[in-house]
Amino acid sequence: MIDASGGIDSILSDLLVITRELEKYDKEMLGRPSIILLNKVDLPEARSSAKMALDQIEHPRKNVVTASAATGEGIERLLDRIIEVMGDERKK
Ligand SMILES: Nc1nc2c(ncn2[C@@H]2O[C@H](COP(=O)(O)OP(=O)(O)OP(=O)(O)O)[C@@H](O)[C@H]2O)c(=O)[nH]1
Ligand SMILES: [Mg+2]
Repeated sequence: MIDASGGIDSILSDLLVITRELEKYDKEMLGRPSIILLNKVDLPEARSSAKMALDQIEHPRKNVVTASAATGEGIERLLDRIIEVMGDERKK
């Protein structure tokens, strides 16, 4: 989960930090399916930064979700994504 309210540069650098931490902890984790959640999109600046990020993040598009923990917007979609990703993993 990334706070989208700090602007596009902050979103991309936070994502890089998370990726590097995972890589250091266990490289195998980077190969697993993941969902990137861009949070706080109830704030207009966060919403527009999150939209920009969608085009710039190298990740399967359907597993990048914009949402707001404050209003609940996007949480249904997030749950749908989690259920699908976990379901795919269990089939393997
Ligand atoms: N507007 C808005 N505020 C949120 C949302 N989610 C969390 N916050 C608020 O953001 C503030 C900081 O929380 P977060 O940034 O989520 O948590 P954090 O990064 O661990 O804490 P900080 O170091 O304070 O940023 C709190 O006041 C939360 O209530 C959201 O979706 N929208
Ligand atoms: Mg914060």
